[in-house]
Amino acid sequence: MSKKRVAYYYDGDVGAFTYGLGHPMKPHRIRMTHDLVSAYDMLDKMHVLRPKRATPETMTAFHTDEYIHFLNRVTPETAEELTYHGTRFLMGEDNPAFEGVFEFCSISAGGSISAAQRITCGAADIAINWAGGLHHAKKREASGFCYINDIVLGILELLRTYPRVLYIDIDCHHGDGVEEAFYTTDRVMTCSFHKFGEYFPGTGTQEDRGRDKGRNYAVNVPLKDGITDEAFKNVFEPVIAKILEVFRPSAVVLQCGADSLAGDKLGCFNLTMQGHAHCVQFLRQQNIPLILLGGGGYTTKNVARTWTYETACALGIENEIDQNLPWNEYFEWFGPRYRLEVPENNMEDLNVKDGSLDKVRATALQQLSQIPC
Ligand code: VJV
Ligand code: CA
Ligand code: ZN
Repeated sequence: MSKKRVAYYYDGDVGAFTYGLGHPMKPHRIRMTHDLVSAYDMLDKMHVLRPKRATPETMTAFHTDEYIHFLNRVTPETAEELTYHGTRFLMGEDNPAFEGVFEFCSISAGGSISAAQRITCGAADIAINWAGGLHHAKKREASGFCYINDIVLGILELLRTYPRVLYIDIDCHHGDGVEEAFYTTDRVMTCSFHKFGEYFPGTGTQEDRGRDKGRNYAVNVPLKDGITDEAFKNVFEPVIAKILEVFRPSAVVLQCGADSLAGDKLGCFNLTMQGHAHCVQFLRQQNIPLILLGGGGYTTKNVARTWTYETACALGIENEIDQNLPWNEYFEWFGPRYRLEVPENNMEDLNVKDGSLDKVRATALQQLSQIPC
């Protein structure tokens, strides 16, 4: 395992934003992650950078001027007026006009754009932005807790230098915003693993595989409740290995949404921290420039554990770190065991019961075999 140059983007202000009382999305988990990363003494093993905040102009590389203008001036007080007397840009309770929403978005997007630049200029092998990964945001609309699509902006930055970019999404939800943005191009392959069936956002069947030049360049892996580490690995590895073979990406962007972990408040999978992090380990060993982004994850202590462990994986020091958590500012949140672990639970894996996972994998591999060499 060779050493890699890791760039880690973090803005100390990000943890103070709040979507509002009772909202499941908690930016504070980014701060908890950072504190744990710091407590494990990982900060001096990588380049820790504060991202330049994304400007309205840079955001319009993907979003419309009207939408960015709206987001830049909306406040909790004016939200109703702006929402109902004009075009609908926000989506009800999922996407409230919280205090500082634009600043939060500029931190998240700024991190992913900076990460992409760090990779393209050759200064890093792996770049991390746990405040990114907000995959549902659309060109002219907020959706599913996401306002600005930092991922699309980051990939557009990579495309200025690289011919082909691979996007992989292991969040429990479908990566619809990123898929849609690159649906008709063969320069970006998108691959989302997600729960499908009576679940937000409702898209991501295997029939949806890209259009025109982009046909077969959108890969969807729809899953059922309760997938375990072993079953996930048995679909992730062959599908991603095949993509690497036929697509030969110049860079990989991995959305590490942590709502695919066992026990997540909104998720319905049964991955352990190790099973989730295996995706990071698998991609790191390919020796292709890699960007790691955050995303969903609603049981915050498990999000912090997993993204901390995945930061260690990026550094290649995961086998050296103590399973007992070091003292940190949020230590009491990690009781009663105070360990760096997310164990599986006893839910049934509906993917293996009826052989549906084998069919899904076979369909994805069949699709990929149609990509010209
Ligand atoms: O299922 C939905 C949409 C509704 C309408 C709005 N109500 C609140 C919920 C049902 C149909 N939205 C999902 C969005 C999930 C977004 C996931 C984002 C990511 O992880 O993929 C990437 C960051 C949803 N599921 C659960 C909730 N919304 C939810 C929203 C709340 C809430 C409780 C649950 C918003 C406010 C409050 N409670 C107070
Ligand atoms: Ca996904
Ligand atoms: Zn999600």
